[in-house]
Amino acid sequence: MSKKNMKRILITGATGQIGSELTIELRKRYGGDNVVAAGHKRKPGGKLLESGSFEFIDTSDRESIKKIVEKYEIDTIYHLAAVLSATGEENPQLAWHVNMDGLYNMLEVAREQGVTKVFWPSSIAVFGPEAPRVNTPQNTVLIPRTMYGVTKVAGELLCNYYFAKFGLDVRSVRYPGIISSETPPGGGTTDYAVEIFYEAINKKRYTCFVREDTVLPMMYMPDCLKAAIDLMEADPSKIKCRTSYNLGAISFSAGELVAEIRKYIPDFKVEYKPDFRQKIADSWPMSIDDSAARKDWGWKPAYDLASMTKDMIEKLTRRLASEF
Ligand code: AKB
Repeated sequence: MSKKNMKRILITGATGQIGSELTIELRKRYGGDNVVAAGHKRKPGGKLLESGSFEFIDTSDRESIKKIVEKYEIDTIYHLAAVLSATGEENPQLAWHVNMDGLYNMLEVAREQGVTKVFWPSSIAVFGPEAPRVNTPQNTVLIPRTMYGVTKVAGELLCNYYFAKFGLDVRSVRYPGIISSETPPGGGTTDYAVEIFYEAINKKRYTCFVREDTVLPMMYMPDCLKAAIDLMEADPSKIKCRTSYNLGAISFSAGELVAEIRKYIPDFKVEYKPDFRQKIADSWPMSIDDSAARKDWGWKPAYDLASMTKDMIEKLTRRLASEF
């Protein structure tokens, strides 16, 4: 590959749920030396540290981003560092600071340094109770009730602005809840759908913080990684939406997930004790119309509830057993 066509990738939030697996996947494709993982506080261990470079970046400090972009001649950024919905409701000021200042700084550095492409994840949290909750359309009213959602709507508009004004090739998807077996999520409303697997395997017992009939859109990690990579690899002429694409995969209630897990762990016991996160869940879509992503760049998820649950139970059982 000529140097001109070589990808030099920076991933912020690389120690988080999506970042930790996306880093490894991108290193497999583009080589460990070409994918720089960046985190804020926590130094990673294991594969993430061994397979390529790691740097600390404070996304609220533009100079610290610029230094790393210059040092590694970065041309592609996956900016994943963010505060999620539940933590954001506990500390809205922090959510605004990390999510908005971080994105603005990232876009500014990308513009100034001639970075060619930026990926930034938005979320189903952009929608509020005024939007249709079933098969939520790509273009509909966006009046979120959470600070996280507010930052995602504002972030989408900022990305769209940087594309229109400066020609920066920013691409984005509205992720649903992400389910994965490697790094647990932190501070989200959809986190119950990951915690439940850990507790089912470890304790056969779980207290769920949303009601049994709460339906939310979710996605298994392999599909989440595929979406980011497919979107970033798509020909620019195919990207018609520069705010953010709706992305659907699986929709199920907490009760339906429990029933699926019980196929593998029949004596799994669940209690439902909804807390403040119920209100957030009730303001979000139950399912998503992602026909624009399917049509424009060929999005198609591979996992349904049954295949995701089977794979999660197998992988997590193996991983948790190896930790003892
Ligand atoms: C959260 O629950 O806050 C996130 C999201 C849906 O964006 N997982």
